[in-house]
Amino acid sequence: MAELKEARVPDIGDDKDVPVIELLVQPGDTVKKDQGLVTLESDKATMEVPAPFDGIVRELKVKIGDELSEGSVVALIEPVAGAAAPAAKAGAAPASAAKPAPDAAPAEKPLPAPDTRPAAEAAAKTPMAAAHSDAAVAAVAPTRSPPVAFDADALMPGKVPHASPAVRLFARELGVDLGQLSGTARAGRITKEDVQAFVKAALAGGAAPRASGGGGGLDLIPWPKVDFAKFGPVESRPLTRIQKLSGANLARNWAMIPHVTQHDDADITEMEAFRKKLGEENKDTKVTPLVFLIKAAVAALKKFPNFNASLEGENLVLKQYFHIGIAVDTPDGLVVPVIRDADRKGLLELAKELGEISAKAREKKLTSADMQGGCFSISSLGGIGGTAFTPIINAPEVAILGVSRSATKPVWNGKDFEPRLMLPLSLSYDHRVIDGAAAARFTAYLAQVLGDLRRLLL
Ligand code: CAO
Repeated sequence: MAELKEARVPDIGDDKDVPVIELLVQPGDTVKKDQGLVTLESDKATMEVPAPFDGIVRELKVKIGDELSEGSVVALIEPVAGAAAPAAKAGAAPASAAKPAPDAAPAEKPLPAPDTRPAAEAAAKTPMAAAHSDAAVAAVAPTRSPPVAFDADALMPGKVPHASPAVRLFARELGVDLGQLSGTARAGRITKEDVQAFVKAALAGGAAPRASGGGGGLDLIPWPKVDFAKFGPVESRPLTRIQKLSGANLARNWAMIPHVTQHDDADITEMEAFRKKLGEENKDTKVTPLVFLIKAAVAALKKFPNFNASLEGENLVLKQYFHIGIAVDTPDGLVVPVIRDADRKGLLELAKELGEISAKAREKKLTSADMQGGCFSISSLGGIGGTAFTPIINAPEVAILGVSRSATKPVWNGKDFEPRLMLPLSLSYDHRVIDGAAAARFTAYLAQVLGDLRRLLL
């Protein structure tokens, strides 16, 4: 085995004791010069410690959470034959050397002039993987080579976008090439909002994601391939047909629709009293809060027609009918049968139909016609629990209402706290069609109607 060389943290400005937040390689991995070995994240910037030359990682000297400073040893790497020569030799000039040794490889550059930029700015300009100074290397033998200047801009001009690992992950999930974005945060750092704005712009007008190459878009990287059995016993079960179909729809809708979810609470104390009364009077029909939500949703769709619409290219198709999709949980997966003309049906009729379609769904008897033509969907997890969630819009609809479990809460009435039964509502909407203010008005109106059912008569 060739002599192992150390990869060290290069000059990282004024930062000290910077935690390791990500291990990018494992022992045995072959790395290329400048490939990131670990990611460090200070409160000002993130940076990768790069491999100083081509080689095989033989040992990682750090773990997540370790705090590193300039010169800390990150890994031992065996240079591959014929690869770029590692910089330093055993016995190379000490860190304080001002001049390179005559036979020094590029690593032994003179020490940098001190960075006179303010610390925050200097550190914030430290893009990930940019620190490819050969000074990160030293022979395992006693001394290490002197550090050289870390000038991100000079070393990696335009190569490495400046963004935190979380933003990188977010961009990766959406298939966004960060190299195509300009960051709006300090020192050009790319934020999550920048990525969202980029995706939104790419999708504006229903533009299809490009297949590959050039321009912005959704070029997704391949799905990670992991041999799970390597880590413990596993069992592989095929997805059901419904899971495959709904999974494909959910993935497309999540990727293509810029979702925002608006949360609100409705005071359903009076509604609940009325519901119980109805239930006692109609023992053969199960009247759950969901039927009231269907009626309230229809009222809100009438008041806010943009929610009862679909985006078709550059047009919004406004519907004058009110067919409400209901997400039904079945042992084989999620299905969304549609209750037609919900505006023309009373609470009891809706309750009966809801019972019928849920039974049909669970008995696998729904036809594709039963699931077509929906205008707006409701996904109720109220029978199960939870306080809020983010439902995924059922395209080509533009909004979906999620409902969680009601709970009695103390509500201030101006003089006292009163126990009131509060129902959590979570409205996800397509931000290309609906603005946040409209969504807030929609949920506020829903809450008003559920709080005082007489409003359904208006
Ligand atoms: N708060 C408190 N209690 C609630 C409630 C709420 N928001 N919603 C329903 N309940 C109660 C009901 O009143 C009923 O109580 P009783 O048994 O005492 O009468 C109980 O919870 C069970 O209700 P239910 O779930 O059977 O009936 P439903 O009309 O509320 O819902 C259906 C019907 C088909 C929508 C539901 O069974 C279902 O499948 N929900 C899951 C939908 C889903 O998976 N959504 C996720 C999609 S995103 O992955």
